[in-house]
Amino acid sequence: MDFISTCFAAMLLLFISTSAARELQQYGSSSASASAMATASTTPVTQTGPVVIAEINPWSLGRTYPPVNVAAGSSVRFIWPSTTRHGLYQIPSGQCPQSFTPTPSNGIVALVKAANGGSFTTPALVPGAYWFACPVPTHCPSGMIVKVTVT
Ligand SMILES: [Cu+2]
Repeated sequence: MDFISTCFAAMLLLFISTSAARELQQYGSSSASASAMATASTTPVTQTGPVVIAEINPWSLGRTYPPVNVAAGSSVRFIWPSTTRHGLYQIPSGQCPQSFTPTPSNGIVALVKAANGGSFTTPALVPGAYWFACPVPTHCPSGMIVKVTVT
C-alpha cells in the first residue's frame, strides 16, 4: 500500500469510528428518558434482543387490569379509541392518588393528559415496579390502574 492509500484508509477508519460514537451518543440520550421512568433503579438498559412490547388495548373503563410482568428492556403500550376519554399517568404506588397533579416530589408523571383517543408506549423499562393509571375522575378507583413489574 502506498502512502496515499494508507492515508485514505486511515481517514476512512476515523470517519467510521466517529459515526459509531455519534450513534452511541444518540442511544445514550434515548436511554436517559428510560431511566427517568425508573422508580427503583437507574441501571442502564442493555438492549440485547428485539424490543418486547406488552400491549394494553383497550385502556378502558369497566375493565380491571391484571399485573403485567415483562423482562428488562421491554416496553408497554397503552391504546384507547377516539370514542373514549382517558389519559395515562405514572403513579408511585398501587394506591389511586387524590389528585393527579404532578409535583417535583409526589412521583406522579403525566404521560398523556386526558383526551379522546390516545396511545403511549413506554421507553424500554429498567427493572422495577411501575404503576400506571387513568387521571379522569373515578376511573382509577374503578379499575384503570395497572402494575407493571420489570425483571
Ligand atoms: Cu379513564
